[in-house]
Order: sequence, then structure tokens, then C-alpha cells
Amino acid sequence: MRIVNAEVVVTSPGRNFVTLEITTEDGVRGYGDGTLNGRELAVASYLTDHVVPLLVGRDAHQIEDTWQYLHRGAYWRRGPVTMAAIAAVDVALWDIKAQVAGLPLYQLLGGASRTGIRAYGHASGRDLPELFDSIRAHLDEGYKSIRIQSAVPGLGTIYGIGAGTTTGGTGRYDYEPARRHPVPTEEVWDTRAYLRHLPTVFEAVRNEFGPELPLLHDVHHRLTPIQAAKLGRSLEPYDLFWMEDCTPAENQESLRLVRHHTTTPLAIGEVFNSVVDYQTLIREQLIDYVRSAVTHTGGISPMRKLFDYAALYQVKSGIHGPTDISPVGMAAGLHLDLAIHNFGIQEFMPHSAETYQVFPHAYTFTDGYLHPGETPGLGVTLDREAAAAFPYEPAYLPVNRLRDGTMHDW
Ligand code: EZ4
Ligand code: CO
Repeated sequence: MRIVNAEVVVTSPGRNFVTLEITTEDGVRGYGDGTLNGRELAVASYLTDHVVPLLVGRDAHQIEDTWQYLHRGAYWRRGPVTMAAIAAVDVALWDIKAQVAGLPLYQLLGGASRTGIRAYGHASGRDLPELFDSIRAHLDEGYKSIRIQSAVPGLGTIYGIGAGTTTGGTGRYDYEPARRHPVPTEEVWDTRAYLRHLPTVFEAVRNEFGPELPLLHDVHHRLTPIQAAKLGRSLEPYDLFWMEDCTPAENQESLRLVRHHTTTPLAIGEVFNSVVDYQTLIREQLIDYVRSAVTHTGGISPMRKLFDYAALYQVKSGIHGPTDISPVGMAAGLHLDLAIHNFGIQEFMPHSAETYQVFPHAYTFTDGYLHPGETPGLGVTLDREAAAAFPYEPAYLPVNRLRDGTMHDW
């Protein structure tokens, strides 16, 4: 089944998305997500200029061979732009194969291992009353697990806080951290203030909502290993489901130190793009959850291998699901979530109404559980006419500086 056409669509229904549409000689269309927040046009060029010309004429059924051809054939391996581009191809080909088979994609991955996919939502607040309101709103919407992010007294807007707006942008901050602005906005960070304040927030949340509710927190790469160890230990009384990205893990060995000092479960990897990034972390059981997104880690084919490797060490999935994963990338993750045995939890930030209009989708969120639906293939398409009404707009994630102006991890 030959590929006769492949096109890249960049659209911005509230935020930017990069989508690959592959068409076969039989007229079957498959979709893949290549969105890389703040670097979208680099992936679009990689696909249009260097991948699409190689796809036309290939057999759409040869997914593994095409993956290896693009990965090894480029000579230059890995990296977020390359791996997002390869992911877009891989997911579009899985979509085509499942449509041709007449089955929802999860059936080709081994079938359902569960009836629904436990999701967690994002609650946040500038102070405790606002945070409690946000938690209650999420409980009312059905969420059974909740990520907690709080402002820090003395600091302005920081990562993950919903009610505030940053200069140059509008709207809820946790809904979409990238700001539509030609240059990144700047935030101020103070690690000591954060380490002091956060345990008091979790104590208040546990006192208000009791011991049962699974709570998560995202540190967003801001701490050194010893600071991360200290935070993990100080959060132990509040029984977190996970502490995410507690320290940048390019140096995988640094997690040994954190692990040695705390029993708070650890999740890492939303900025990783290869199984190699996880090798030490998984083999030495230094983490509990793999945070990769299908879109940023080369697609369904390598993610399946990554989760099977993680399963050997009782490490579970926690697929990244922010709004900068398009509904196409989201659906790819949901099919994997449903099929693999070592599923942990799925992040879920609903997209805007405009985004859902551009990407008609079969997946559902009901009573705290996601499901990819029973439509053959991925169950998500792209309405090209609707997409054309939302042209690309430059948007960037913020950057972080310490009080003395030093650049810091955001
Ligand atoms: O900041 O996806 O856990 N979720 C996150 C996200 C990331 C964005 C970056 O593009 O950390 O909100
Ligand atoms: Co994160």
C-alpha cells in the first residue's frame, strides 16, 4: 500500500500545532503529531524539506522499517526536532494500519488491559482559598487524581499557576504556559522560598481533603539533586503519588542521590526523546514513572519498547499530556495507555473548543477516566478547512531568572 502524498499542516486554534497527514494510494489518510512547543516551524521544515520527499512511494505498512530508515538514515540521531518529526510519521502510519484493519489502534497493540485510563488534572492557586476552589472544581469534573501547584509568597507568576496572567499574554496560565508573544516572557525564581513554602501547601491540602486523594506535583527541573532530596523527604508525610522532574536528569546518575534520601515516588522524562535517556534511570530503578510523550519520543513504536523495558523493573507509564500535545498525539498516548500492562496514570489538560473543532476526535473523558474510543485507527482527524482559519502565531514558553538575574531552569 503505497504512500502517494504527505503534507504538513501548521495551525493555531488557540495554540500552535504541527500535524502530518499521510495519504495512501487507496485514499486512506493517517495523522501524526509533530508539535514541539516554541520550536514548531523547525519540525515543520524537517518534515516538509527532509522527510516528505522520502515517504512518497514507500509502503505504508512497513512502520518499523520506515522508523529505522528515518532514524538511522539521517545519520544524526535523536534530539527533540528529529524525534518529533519521526513520531509524526510513525503515528500516522499506525493510524493507517489500524484503519485498514478496521480496528481501533489499541487492538493492534495487544487489546485493552483495562476498562478506562485514570487521568490526573491540574489544580493551582495563588493562595490556599484559590487552590482549594480549583481542587473542588476538578473533583466536580470527575478527576480522581490531582496535580497541585501553588504560587510562592514573594514571587510573581511561576510555572503552573492558573489564575494569573503574564505580561504579553492573556488567559489562564496553567491552561497554556506558552505565551503568544515574539519573545519569551521572564519570571523570577527563588529556590529557598519554594522549598520552605511547598510543604505547608501540601499539609493544608491534606488537612482539607483527607488522606485518600492521590496528589501529584511538578518541580519542573528547578532543583539540584540535594535540594530535590530535601523536598522529597519533606513531602513524605503528605504521601504524594509522584514528584515530577525534581532535577534536570541529563545526568542520570544524579537521581541516585535523590533516591537514596526519599521514598516519595519520582516521575521524569517529558523533555527526553529516546529510550537511551532512561537507560540508567530504569535499570537502577531510580524512578517510578516514565513521563515521555509519544509526540516527543519518536512515536508509538519506540514508546512501546520503552514501556516494555520499564516493565522489567516495575516502572510504570505516566504519559505527558499537556495542551502542547495535539489531540492526535493525545490519542496515540491513550491507545498505548489502554494496551500496556504497566500503565500508571495519564496527564490530561483539555484542549480549547477551537482546538477540538480543528481536530474531531473519538476519545472521551468520563468520571475521571479517559478512553480512546472504538473508531478504527487513532480516532482523530484534522479538519483542514477549520485549520486554515487559524494561521501560525509566534508563541514561546517563559524563561526563568534568579533574583540576581542569573538564568535558571524554567
Ligand atoms: O511545561 O508541556 O507536566 N507538564 C508540564 C508541561 C510543560 C509543557 C512545556 O511545553 O510540565 O506543562
Ligand atoms: Co511536567
